[in-house]
Amino acid sequence: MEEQGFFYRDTWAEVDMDHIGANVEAIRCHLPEDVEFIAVVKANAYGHGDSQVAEAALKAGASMLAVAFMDEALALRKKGITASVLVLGASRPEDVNIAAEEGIILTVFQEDWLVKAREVLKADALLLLHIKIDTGMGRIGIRTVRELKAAEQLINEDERLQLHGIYTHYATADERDDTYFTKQLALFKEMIGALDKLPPVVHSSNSAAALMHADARFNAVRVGIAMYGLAPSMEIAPELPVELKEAFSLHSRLVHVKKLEKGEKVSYGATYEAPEEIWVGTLPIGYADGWIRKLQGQEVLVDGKRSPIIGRICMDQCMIRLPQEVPVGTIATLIGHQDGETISINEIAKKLETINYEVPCIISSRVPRLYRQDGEVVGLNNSLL
Ligand code: PMH
Repeated sequence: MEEQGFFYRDTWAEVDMDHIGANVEAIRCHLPEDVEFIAVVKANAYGHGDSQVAEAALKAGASMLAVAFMDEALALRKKGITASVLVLGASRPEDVNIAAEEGIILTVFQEDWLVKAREVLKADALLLLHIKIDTGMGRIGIRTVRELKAAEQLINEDERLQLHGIYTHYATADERDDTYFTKQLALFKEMIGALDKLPPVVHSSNSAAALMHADARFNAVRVGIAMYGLAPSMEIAPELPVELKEAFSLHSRLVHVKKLEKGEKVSYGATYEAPEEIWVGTLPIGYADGWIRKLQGQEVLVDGKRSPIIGRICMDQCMIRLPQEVPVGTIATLIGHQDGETISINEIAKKLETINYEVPCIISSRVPRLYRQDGEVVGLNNSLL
């Protein structure tokens, strides 16, 4: 297999770059042509790999990137990404000069922030800003027309500052009931209506809103989860107008295979007892890789067959009950397809009683990410070596 030689423990994630590209294109096809696609690549592109996803998204038609905080934006710059990057979260006003130097767009979420930013910004700097309006998410953002007008004035009277965009974020766009969503949208329209002049980029939609609410697109959308091939919620999954392809998969190889006699035990606490003579395989993945203890009992695919994790999951290893004896080195797929059988991210999210967003995010950086295009390995991100 091609992945040999790139890392020295047989556990790795794969990111299908064709799927990322296809998802961006499918979503773009669903949007009017003049709506910009802002690819949300925060949290290391939801665990997929920031610069790799950024490049694939830009190639497929995204025109801008968004991250949560400035270090993530700087990481993209360090990796050679020159596209526009918007920081969605709060940055410290003391750090505005670094943003200006690197051409990173910051979010204005409070009048006081702007006052402080103006005090420290160098005389010859140029800083692009997007104003964030809090229309009901209750996280960060300007909440009144008075404060919005004050922010607009503070920006307009300062030639070092340029109002490049304005946006809000929805709390319930992924729900079928659109009552709260409609209120947020109406408030956003009312707030931006109070500006003297609309900035060039106006955006409000995450994946769910971009796909389900044509009335909320303005001239840009911020798409995260759908780009990775995942539905924003199980509630709207059946109604999504585009076909999404999961990009993330997770694999390991059996490092030890053995037969246990009836009554023999497995793992910490010796809580699992072989009910009969069974074949047991050990996988080199554990909770320190994000394959947390709650996944005990979850199945993995070996030769296309579902094999459950037995006993407690350890820090770096876990054990599975095999359908029969299989050779050491056999691939076990923890997320993804194998011989016509699939374990989806949604299945893992359900087992963990969480949302699909969380699953690739929690697969820790010690699991190398391998990038595939047309079936070929085109890149590797191993944070350890
Ligand atoms: N815009 C903002 C401000 C966001 O916080 C997010 C996701 C997105 C766009 C993209 O949303 P999507 O992935 O649903 O398309 N933010 C988060 C979050 O803070 N927790 O979960 C998702």
